[in-house]
Amino acid sequence: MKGQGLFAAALALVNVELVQAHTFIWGVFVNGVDQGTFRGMRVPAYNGPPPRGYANSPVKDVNSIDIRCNVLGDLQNPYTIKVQPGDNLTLDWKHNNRTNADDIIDFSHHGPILAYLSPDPPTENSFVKIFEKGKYEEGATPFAPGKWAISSELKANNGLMNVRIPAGLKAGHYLLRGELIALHEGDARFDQNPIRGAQFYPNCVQLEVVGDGTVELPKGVSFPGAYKVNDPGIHHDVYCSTKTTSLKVPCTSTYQIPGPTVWSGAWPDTTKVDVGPRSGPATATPWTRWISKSVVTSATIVGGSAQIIGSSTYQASWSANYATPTPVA
Ligand SMILES: [Cu+2]
Repeated sequence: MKGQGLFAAALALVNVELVQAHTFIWGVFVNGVDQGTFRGMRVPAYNGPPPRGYANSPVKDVNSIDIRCNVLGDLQNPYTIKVQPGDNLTLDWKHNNRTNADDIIDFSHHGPILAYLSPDPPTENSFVKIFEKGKYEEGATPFAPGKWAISSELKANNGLMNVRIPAGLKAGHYLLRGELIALHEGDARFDQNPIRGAQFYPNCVQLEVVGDGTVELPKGVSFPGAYKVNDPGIHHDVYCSTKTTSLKVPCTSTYQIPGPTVWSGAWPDTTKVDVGPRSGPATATPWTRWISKSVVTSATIVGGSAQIIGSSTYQASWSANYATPTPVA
């Protein structure tokens, strides 16, 4: 759903989204230098046979382990990105391919963008919010959604999201959890209407902070645990405005980003960084395994179509100890 105005609002009432590939982080630039496609990413599962694509999104159940780092978020990437306190990271959110022509995410996906940092592996209450941006302009016409970080900023900025490593952060292994929360169906609650509800796009990046910093992360929140289905920032009608009347409830135009407040040790502002060329593949090659609702389907790809050979169940299994990633041969 891409329009604006009354027509868009009417559609929003019945908009049931098909499960399609969605945006996720394809790569990270450190101080503008690309670290390579998929390097360091906990890449989400594919959500169907080719050409359905990456990003087994959206995650909609805030009580699911998938809310932590998306489906397959427990599986390590062979690479870890080395950073120093103060480094500027640019997360490269992409949809179908890692090029400037990519559409990033459908315009209908209004909502906030967020970033959390946790030691790797996460423990109880270890995710600390270091960045957030939500709604920054009220809708000017009836039922207009206003301006939001995802649809008016991240999308306009070609999917580039800047996050800065906190000053003096102690050396060690961390997970950076980038997240988009799309609220175009957020007027419904997932527990009451599971085909609608807010859509979460969490995605984690493996970092190793180096240097002689001494600052430790404070107590944070857990995923799952940090969000509740009825949080005002999750159960929220984006088509409701103080300048209009909405038939839908709850109707409030002020938007409160879910989760804890941003840690005082985080940088007060992110710095926009010019990024250099991307390195690594811009597209995904055909795949033979995908996961939908915890069912793993395996197939062979013959002449561009998938022939199913079996299925199993996926259950995330997060290790309590840091395991050094297995290098690729
Ligand atoms: Cu969506």
